[in-house]
Amino acid sequence: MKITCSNQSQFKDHEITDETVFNQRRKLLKQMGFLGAGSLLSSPSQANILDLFSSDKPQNKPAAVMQNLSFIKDKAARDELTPEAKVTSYNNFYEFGTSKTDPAQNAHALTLNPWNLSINGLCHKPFELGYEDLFNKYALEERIYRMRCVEAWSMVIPWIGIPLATLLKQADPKSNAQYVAFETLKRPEEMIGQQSRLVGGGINYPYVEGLTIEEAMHPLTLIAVGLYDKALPAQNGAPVRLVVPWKYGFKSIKSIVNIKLVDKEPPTTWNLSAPSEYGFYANVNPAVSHPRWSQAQERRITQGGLFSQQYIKTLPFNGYGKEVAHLYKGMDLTKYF
Ligand SMILES: Nc1nc2c(c(=O)[nH]1)N[C@H]1C(S)=C(S)[C@@H](COP(=O)(O)O)O[C@H]1N2
Ligand SMILES: [Mo]
Repeated sequence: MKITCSNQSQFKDHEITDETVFNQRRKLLKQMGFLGAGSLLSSPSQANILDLFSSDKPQNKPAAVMQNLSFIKDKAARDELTPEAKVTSYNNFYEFGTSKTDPAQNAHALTLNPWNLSINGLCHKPFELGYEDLFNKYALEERIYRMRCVEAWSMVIPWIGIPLATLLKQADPKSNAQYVAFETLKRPEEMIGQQSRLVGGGINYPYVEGLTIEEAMHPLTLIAVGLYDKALPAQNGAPVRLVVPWKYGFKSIKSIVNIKLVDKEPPTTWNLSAPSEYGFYANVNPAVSHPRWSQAQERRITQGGLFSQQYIKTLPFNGYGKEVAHLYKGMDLTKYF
């Protein structure tokens, strides 16, 4: 079957939550344990998109938590969900090794609870979140996003999370906060890639990333705590990671412990490691080749057998240009790559 490209926008106000979706999502989130019940939803796969539009009986729900739950649906026909088994077994997370199967094998060593995420820097109200806070304190939203790795493979992943803007607004940024710096946990005793440069791919730890304040405040930018209706598996960056769908995957930093408002462009791991190959912006751009390969197309990991994949055209800003291109107006994107 041929998958065709689409330039349609996937982020439209009128697609955000109606009552039915709201109730259905609450049910899913309760089942996945985000609302306190223990049981996990069994393989939601493709069906869960359609389920969201079927009616749902009113249920006895624990109060408060899901009040402003919203749902943004990625509509394009090419954008079938990548099977959960592939999303959770084909990963980049160098703290646990450099081969795609290493993270799923090694990341279980990571202690997720207790966790401490600090939001600080140039703001009036710095604060900290513990493990439970990540799941209970904010309205959780589902976002189905394309994810495009700079290595030219891609997936479609149903995330659960909190808009980063929600956390930043709570911190109340000062007017000189121009950028946001992110930092992954450094805990070599649990992260084998941090024990040796060979295992860890020769990068320096902790892994760090950054966004401009405008990018960080953009409604598409998500702090994810789950995928496929479950808490994040460790290999996907548990318990809390960034998702910036119009940028190459390496911007979507995993297992975050610190989010800091700063006034200068912060250092970023892959830029530090190979500045001629990886820039600060890293917007998905089919017109700008990586020095060692073209970015014009990508290998979409699809439904089907273990090796199912489909070559498709890569879209500017990963197909989210309508929503984000204005952020880069007047910028030479071959220079700011
Ligand atoms: N801390 C940390 N975050 C990371 C990485 C990493 O090695 N360490 N790899 C990045 C890269 S290159 C990609 S493509 C995505 C992969 O996310 P996934 O495994 O959940 O698909 O995570 C990003 N976040
Ligand atoms: Mo990546």
